[in-house]
Amino acid sequence: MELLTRKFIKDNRLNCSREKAIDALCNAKRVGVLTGAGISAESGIATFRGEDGLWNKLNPEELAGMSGFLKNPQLVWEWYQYRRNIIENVKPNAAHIALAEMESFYPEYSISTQNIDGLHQRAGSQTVFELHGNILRNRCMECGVTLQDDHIDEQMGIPKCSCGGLVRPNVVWFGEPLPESILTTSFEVARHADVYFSIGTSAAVYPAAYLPIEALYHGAFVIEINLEPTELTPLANTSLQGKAGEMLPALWQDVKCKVTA
Ligand code: BJW
Ligand code: ZN
Repeated sequence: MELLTRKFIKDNRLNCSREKAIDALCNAKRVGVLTGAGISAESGIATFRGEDGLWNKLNPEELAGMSGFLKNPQLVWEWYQYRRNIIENVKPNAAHIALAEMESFYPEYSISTQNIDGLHQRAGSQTVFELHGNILRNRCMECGVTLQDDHIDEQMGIPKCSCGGLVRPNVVWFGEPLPESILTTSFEVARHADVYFSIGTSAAVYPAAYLPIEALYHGAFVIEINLEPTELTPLANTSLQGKAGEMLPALWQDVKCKVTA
């Protein structure tokens, strides 16, 4: 991986211009997208890392890992319930909406998201691969049954399945495998993409962070949109620094203008 990384840094030392990204999008047939917490920040959902990131104040081992859940399931349930309430009361933003609009333009198009908030679907996106699960679903740790939107009832304590098993949020915690078919399909999309986006992700959590690298390695034009530089920035073909809700709709508008000109 190191040799490969050096090759790309050499080839892409200076990111291509925004114009090149527009050309690539005008000529693309297959477009893949990876999104992270940053795309939902403008909807009012906190990110994990960065200046106001959740992990600056909270411990991921306590809240996003099986050992933390088994130690204090009540605390973890309260944390997820708190986030559910936020998610249920926010709306998709201009970046989610631009991505949903792009779907009808490209013959092959999908979003692989690390987000568990369902905002891509609420914006109208049809093909969304949820790499880290969805906060509105739960599953029984004993029998594996999926339970929709099963909120914690403080009177009842920790929700239990009819089989007696402990119920947990259906999300992927550290040290847990990602859903196999979703991960396999996401890598296939990355390998076949003409253009691949990485939007609002610190590109620090694996295996999701490998997706844009896989796309680059297979010849895709990679466009990153982020408030700040990430490990992907020196490798990407174009890296646009700014808010996804501003950069993406503006880029998409310019692509549409160029195609119809
Ligand atoms: C904006 C913006 C705006 C802000 N506009 N931009 C080395 C190699 C491979 C793996 C590992 C490794 N070392 C350790 C691992 C394992 C680990 C890992 O990657 N750890 C890293 C920390 C190093 N990975 C795992 O454990 C994964 N599983 C795994 O590897 O399984 C192996 C296995 C196989 C077989 C059997 C058993 C095991 C699982 C990872 C699960 C991650 N889970 C979480 C919680 C989900 C549930 C929940 O939400 O509660 O997922 S952690 C958290 O991080 C969440 C996110 O999806 C994920 C990624 O974060 P994301 O989306 O990138 O957000 P941020 O906050 O990091 O970044 C936001 C960005 O947006 C910033 O850059 C801002 O600048 C930007 N931004 N506003 C544009 N308006
Ligand atoms: Zn059960």
